[in-house]
Amino acid sequence: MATIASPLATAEGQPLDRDGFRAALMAKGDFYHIHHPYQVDMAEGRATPEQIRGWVANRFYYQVMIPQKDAALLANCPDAATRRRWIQRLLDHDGHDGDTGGIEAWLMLGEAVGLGRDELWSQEHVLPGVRFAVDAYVNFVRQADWREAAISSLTELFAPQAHKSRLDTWPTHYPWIDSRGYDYFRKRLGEARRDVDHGLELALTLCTTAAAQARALDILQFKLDVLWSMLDAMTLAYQLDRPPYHSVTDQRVYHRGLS
Ligand code: AHQ
Repeated sequence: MATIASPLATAEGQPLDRDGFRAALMAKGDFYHIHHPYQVDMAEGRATPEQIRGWVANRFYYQVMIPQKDAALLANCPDAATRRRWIQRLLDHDGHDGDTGGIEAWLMLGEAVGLGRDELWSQEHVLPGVRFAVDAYVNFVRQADWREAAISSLTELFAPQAHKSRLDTWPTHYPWIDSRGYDYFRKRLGEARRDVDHGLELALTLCTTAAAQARALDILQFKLDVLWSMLDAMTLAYQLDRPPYHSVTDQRVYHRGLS
C-alpha cells in the first residue's frame, strides 16, 4: 500500500533513536485539538450553552465508540500480554465492578449541561461530519494491524492537558454546569496517562526503522485529523450557524447511523 512520503522516510533511511522518535511524536502536539478555536473558545469562556451542549452531545458518539474500537484492536491482537493490558481501556469506559465507567460519567456530564440520557443515546445531535470522522477512526482500527491501531491512540499523549484545562477553566466560566459533570475529566486524567505509557512503549519498541517511524507519524496525524475534523463540523453547526442542510431546512434531517 502506498504510504504518504514523510520527512523521516527520506532521511537516508536512518531511523531516529528512541529519544528522537519520542520527540517527533510529541511534536505532533502542535496539531492537537486543544488548539482548535472551538476548544480555545470553550477554555476561555466564550462558549454559549448551546455550543457546550453541542460539544458534549457530539463527543458522546466518540466516547461510546471507543470501547468498540478497543474491542476491534483486541480481536486483531494475537499477544495475550498486550490484550491483558489493553482490555483495561474497554473496562474503563464500559465500567466494571466498583466503577460505573466513562460512558456513565459522560452521561452525567450530559445531564450537568442540560442534555438528557435518552437524548444522548438517541444520537439526534450527532453531526454527519462528527460521525464520519469517528467512524473513520473505528474502521481504521478494525482493519489495521493491531500495532498500527495502538499507535493511533497516541493522541492521548496530549489528552491530560485537555482534561486539566477543562477542570481548571469550566467551573469559573460556566457556573451553570453542575460540577458533578466533571467526574469524567477527573477520571481520564489518570487513565489517559496510564494508557499512554503503554501505547508509547509499544510505539518506541516497535518502530525501529525510518519507514516504520514515518508510518507511525502519519497514523498519528490521521488521528489528529479525526479530532480536528470533529470540531470543524461543530464550528459550522454551533458557531457559524451553518448546520447540515441549513439552506433548505431548520430541521435536523441527518442520518443517525446505519449499523
Ligand atoms: O476521553 C477520551 C478517551 O477515552 C480517549 C481514548 C483514546 C483513544 O483510544 O483514541 N483517545 C481518547 C480521547 C479522549 N478525550 C479526548 C478529549 O479531548 O477529551 C481526547 C481523546 C484523544 O486524545 O484521543
